[in-house]
Amino acid sequence: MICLLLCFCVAHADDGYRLWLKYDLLSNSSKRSEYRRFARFIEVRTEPTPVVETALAELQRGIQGLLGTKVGTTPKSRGGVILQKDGSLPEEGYLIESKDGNLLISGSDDRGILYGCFELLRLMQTESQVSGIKIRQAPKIRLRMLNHWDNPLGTIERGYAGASLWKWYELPETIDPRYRDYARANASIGINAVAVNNVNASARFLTAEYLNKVKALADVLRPYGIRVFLSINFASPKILGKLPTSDPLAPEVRNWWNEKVKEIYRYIPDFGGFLVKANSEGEPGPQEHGRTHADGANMLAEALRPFQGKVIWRAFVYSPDPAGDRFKEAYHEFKPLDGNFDKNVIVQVKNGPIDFQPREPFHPLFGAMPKTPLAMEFQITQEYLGFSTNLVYLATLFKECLETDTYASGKGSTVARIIDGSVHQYPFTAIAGVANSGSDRNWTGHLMSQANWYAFGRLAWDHTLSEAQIADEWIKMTWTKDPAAVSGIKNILLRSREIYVNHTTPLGLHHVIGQGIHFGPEPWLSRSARPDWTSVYYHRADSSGIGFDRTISGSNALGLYRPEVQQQWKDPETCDVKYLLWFHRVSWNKKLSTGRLLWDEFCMRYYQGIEGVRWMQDEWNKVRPLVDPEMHADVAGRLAVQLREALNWRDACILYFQTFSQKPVPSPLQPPTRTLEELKKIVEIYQLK
Ligand code: GCW
Repeated sequence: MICLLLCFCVAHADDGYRLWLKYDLLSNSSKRSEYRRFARFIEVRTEPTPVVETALAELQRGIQGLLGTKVGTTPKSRGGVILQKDGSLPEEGYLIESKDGNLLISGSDDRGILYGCFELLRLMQTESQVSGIKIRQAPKIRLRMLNHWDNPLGTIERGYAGASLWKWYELPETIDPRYRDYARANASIGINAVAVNNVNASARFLTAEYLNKVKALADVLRPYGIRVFLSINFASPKILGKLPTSDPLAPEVRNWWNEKVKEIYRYIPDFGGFLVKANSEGEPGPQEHGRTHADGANMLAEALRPFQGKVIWRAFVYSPDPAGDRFKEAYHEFKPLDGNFDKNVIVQVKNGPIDFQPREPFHPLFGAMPKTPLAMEFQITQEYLGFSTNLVYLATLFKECLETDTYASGKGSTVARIIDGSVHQYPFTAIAGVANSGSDRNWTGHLMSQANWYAFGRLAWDHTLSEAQIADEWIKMTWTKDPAAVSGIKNILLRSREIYVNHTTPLGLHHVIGQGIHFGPEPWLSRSARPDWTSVYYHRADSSGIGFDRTISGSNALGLYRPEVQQQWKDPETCDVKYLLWFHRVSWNKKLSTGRLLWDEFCMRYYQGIEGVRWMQDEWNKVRPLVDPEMHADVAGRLAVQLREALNWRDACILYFQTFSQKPVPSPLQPPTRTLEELKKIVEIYQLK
């Protein structure tokens, strides 16, 4: 008996490895019988290419797990799933429909079939209606990509879930089975491209030794419809080719790249192309040769063109001008180049103008480059969002940005419609997420951060999905189908980002975070290698007030937006308080639209943030009986850590800014019991090597 009980417990203890692809037996027997009606066989009515084989194997695996029955491939007259092609569907699209007692999954191509199979599995996993359905889907964005900031020695820049997934030393001989599970997870949410290495790129990836390793990865990812890209070091001709220069206009440099690209395609015939960080944060680029970003990108584009490869050129640049405003720099460097880029170049822009803050206004380049396809770069890994100890559901952040109107071509020109190409008719479209996966058994460190990987993929496929719907799917596949628990967890997810903003950087405060590691509060940071790496550069607090004046009386970064957008943010009286300190310098005594004085509102938000974390803990406790105990305990532990960290944020920021405001913490709030000096010590410890 004890033994039986033990077996039961062990079988049910979950460690999160299976992500949202658990395929556990459905407990709802009426759903099981509904699905069994079409799960008697799977017939493949098209060429069994590797991608189609993947689709078939996944469907068999899923059906066997969910329904408890093995499904063969011998066709019968009815009661099966039929996989077929339908060239009339848009690229990568699919149609699922019941017909003559069967379920047809038609794909425009192999990948369409694969995505259709995953959609069917999602419907079953979420116990949705399948009989009588007709679902037609196609992705809104062509290239849906993860960017790994993984280094050759196994570390990950801004990675918080262990080491890199890629074991470069063991490749190409040893293929870790995790690569395949990683590929499955991506394919299940429609991700079709992966840049495997850090944008702060080692030239090593372009050596024959490494190309062999990258080829081995590409071979694993290909049957899942995923293409490999490489981040390149712009100075590779000098570093690897021993040329005297890497000047993009020098014939020997162009030749070096042409030959290198040919070599890459010998290893990886469907290689996607290059991702490039140039002249940014010390990385080499065309500018040190007196050339422009367009010169650099076009040289690479020329080399890749014969193979239909793409150049993804990042716009994350900012020069260290103490008198300038970092907010404006990428715009000033890139806007004048609109129209100068080759056809196979895409410019990849971060969602906001500074750097993946918990809240940023959208980047002013969106809507400003009608002749250059712009890709979105979101960060899935939580660099400024509490690493893997803070629960922050990022779909809310992604959606907020995607749904903001740029007014580039009249009302309704949302950021989403810029990047899906519909506003400017871009010939090619792309979206990238900086990956949060690592070698941790559960992939993402915080189990709730799995939702961010999932949500990124789902939004990349269809940006009109709501954050609530995505959360709903993910919870049902990952945690539980119990309606009360689903709604409890969903509430936590949906409120989590605002809670994090409140306990770290409310009211539009930004970049007041620990130097370098980007963790914990450090609003007092006033000296660094560059002024725009300090905190005081951004908050500008003194006894008269706080905030960065980016209106016409200040840096006028606001002037980079269309008049309709400026209109929303230019007046401190009407500017949404969530962006207030992004654009305005506000006196501590200013009465806000909320009815409170700025200082009081500022304090209030931090305390609300703490209450928010406590609320998440309470809600999480309520679902304990309804979810896996091991996974529950893991999240509960991290919520407790988050509370400790949130208290540090609150106390550090309130005590520090109070030295300027000279005002008491408004009642009934209880002022911090620690001193500013104590808080500074805590942050100093974060900085110790
Ligand atoms: O957010 C900053 C990070 C750097 C990163 C850089 C970038 C890869 O702190 O670690 O470098 O952005 O996006 O290039």
